[in-house]
Amino acid sequence: MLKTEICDLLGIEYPIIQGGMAWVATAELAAAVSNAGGLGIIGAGNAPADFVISEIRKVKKLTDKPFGVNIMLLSPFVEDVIQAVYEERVPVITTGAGNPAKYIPMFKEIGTKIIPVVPSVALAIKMEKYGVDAVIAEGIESGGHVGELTTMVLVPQVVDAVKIPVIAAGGIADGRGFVSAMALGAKGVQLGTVFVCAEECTAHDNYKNAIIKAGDRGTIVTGRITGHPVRIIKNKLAREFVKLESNNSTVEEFEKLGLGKLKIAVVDGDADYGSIMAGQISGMVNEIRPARKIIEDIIGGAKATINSIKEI
Ligand code: TUI
Repeated sequence: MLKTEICDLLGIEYPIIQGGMAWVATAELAAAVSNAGGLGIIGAGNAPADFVISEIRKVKKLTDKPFGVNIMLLSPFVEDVIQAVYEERVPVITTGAGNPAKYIPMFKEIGTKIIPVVPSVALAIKMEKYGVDAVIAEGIESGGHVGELTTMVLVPQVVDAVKIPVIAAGGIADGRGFVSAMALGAKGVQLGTVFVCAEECTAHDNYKNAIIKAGDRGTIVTGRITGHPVRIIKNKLAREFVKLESNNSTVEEFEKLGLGKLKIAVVDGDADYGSIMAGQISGMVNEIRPARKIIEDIIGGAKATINSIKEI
């Protein structure tokens, strides 16, 4: 009943895709999501190609289901990571933080499904012309690097502008969010923050607990002056960023403060001075569950939501 063309396109049971979060989305999480009927994604982030290859091979051992790799286009290793993902014949790639146009033809040639994140209608139209299989319309509610538009306004405008399927991302964590996305015309959803709090996610417990503790106003967007604004949980680091912003600091000072901070949050568990990237939906993520339970709860909740609408 909740199948869409995204399920056929990707060979998955539910149209639920896990965000490809740098450092957080490791092989363990990706395999758990794929085994539970969604699409698990490895986050390449800023990692070198050999790390990405080893994660891909781990996923291949842990599941025989389709999975993907997210390529962060600002990575210093992007060319090598692209080559590695190509050679490993990864079934699906998603891209973030830029325009992947120049890499599309090589992946199309080998049948890899390509799904870029788009923060605007203009980029969605451009990507459709390049022949991508679907787009992810990601709103400013998301964690990490964000665009300007909310999911609520971006998704229907992208849906109206392209013929390829649109996946909604940003601010979705349960069955109500899933149904809302479908009502806006999306054919699937991508969820990040809620999957950080999956049992199988290897992120440090302090990172997970910061999300669980966060309320509705628990996140802030920092770094607008760098051209790459990032949503993080409010902590001591976030306050330092705000201070720099109000002092009219330079982009260099800003980037220096941000350097390496995601890793110390995810791997070392520094919840004060680490960059805890998470979405506004953190306020609704209140427990650690296995990936399979997260997906079951979304599907169960979606069915209940649809039935409650019918009753009206
Ligand atoms: O990429 C993400 N989320 C991310 S990437 C990341 S690592 C990072 N750390 C510090 C600074 C910047 C990145 C953490 N979280 N989500 C997908 C996403 N893509 N959001 C926004 C965009 C985007 C923005 C501009 C996609 C394309 C784009 O195109 C610009 C152009 O060239 O047309």
